[in-house]
Amino acid sequence: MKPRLMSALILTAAVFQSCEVRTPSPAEELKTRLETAVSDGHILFGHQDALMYGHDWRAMPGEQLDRSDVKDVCGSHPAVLGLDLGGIELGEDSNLDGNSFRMMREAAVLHHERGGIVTFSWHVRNPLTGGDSWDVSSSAVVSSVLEGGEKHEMFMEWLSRCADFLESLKDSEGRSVPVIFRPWHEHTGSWFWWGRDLCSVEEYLALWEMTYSYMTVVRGLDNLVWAYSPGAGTDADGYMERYPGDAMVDILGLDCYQYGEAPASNQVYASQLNETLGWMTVLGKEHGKIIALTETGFEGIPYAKWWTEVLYPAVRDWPLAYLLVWRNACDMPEHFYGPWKGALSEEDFLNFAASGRIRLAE
Ligand code: BMA
Repeated sequence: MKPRLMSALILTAAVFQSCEVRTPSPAEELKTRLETAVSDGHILFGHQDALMYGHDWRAMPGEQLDRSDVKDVCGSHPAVLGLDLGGIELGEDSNLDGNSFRMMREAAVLHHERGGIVTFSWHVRNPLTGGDSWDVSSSAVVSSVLEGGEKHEMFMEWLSRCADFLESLKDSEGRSVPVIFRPWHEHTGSWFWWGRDLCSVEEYLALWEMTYSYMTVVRGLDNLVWAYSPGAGTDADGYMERYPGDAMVDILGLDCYQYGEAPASNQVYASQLNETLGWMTVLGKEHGKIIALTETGFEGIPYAKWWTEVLYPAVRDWPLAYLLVWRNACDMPEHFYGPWKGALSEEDFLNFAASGRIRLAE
């Protein structure tokens, strides 16, 4: 080959190489969608277990998974579907709230294909005592699962079952479905075995790091957007005390509930939420992270205008990508956090959903 032709070919190849655009991973695509929601001024509305059951119904195997209490009330599904992995670690067929993992997989894929966003929490059982996530009888649990601990090997098996499930989320063309993964949540409180009084800062950080590196490095999962979600009631220093670092977190979340009588507790909740989201907005900017209200609600919503008079004013000034209310348990009539047909606050939810920033599924 003539030297001039050769150099022309090399040059062409180099130009092609430098123009080559790396395809974003499923997780990167999901992050971009969340960032776009924020820049469009939208707050995506989420509901835990929305497609699995509602206040007085439960989806049966083989159904279309096209019902949700939110859709019953206003014609669209929530934009964000929350699901929980509790029980996957033991290889069980159903999670701690009776949802089959097979149906949860279907719901996650369907919701993604319909244009929605999926988030998974994980109420992991206690690997040392055999109890549940709320078993705080021992403060040796976290250290027992870390390298060198007596439950380490068993726990790695638990992580592998969780990874198998997350890896199995594929759309109809075989592409990985991206999801928000929100492990080790509400750790600033002490009601889960990974909570503040149950392990040291170093142990919590090591638990997160072990989970992160197993999922992303060992298993190579590129469909997980990582959410850090302390509970309410801390200041910014308390919030960041056990922050795993920018490299292992994508979303700064918050779990914040209203407790007590209404209307007396309305203001307490609204001011706490508003104030916390204020400094989370600053942290989000400093760390280049998306912020979200990863869990919220008021059990039984005893105040008719809760959505528009309490929740909306507390969130509307902040750049939240989404907010998620907890589940409408079908077997506990008073344990609901979302709207349903016939609920006291049903009408008000319609106004909330129509108010400027809230978005349901398209
Ligand atoms: C709690 C309650 C429980 C449930 C758990 C995990 O807040 O709703 O009934 O088992 O979440 O979903």
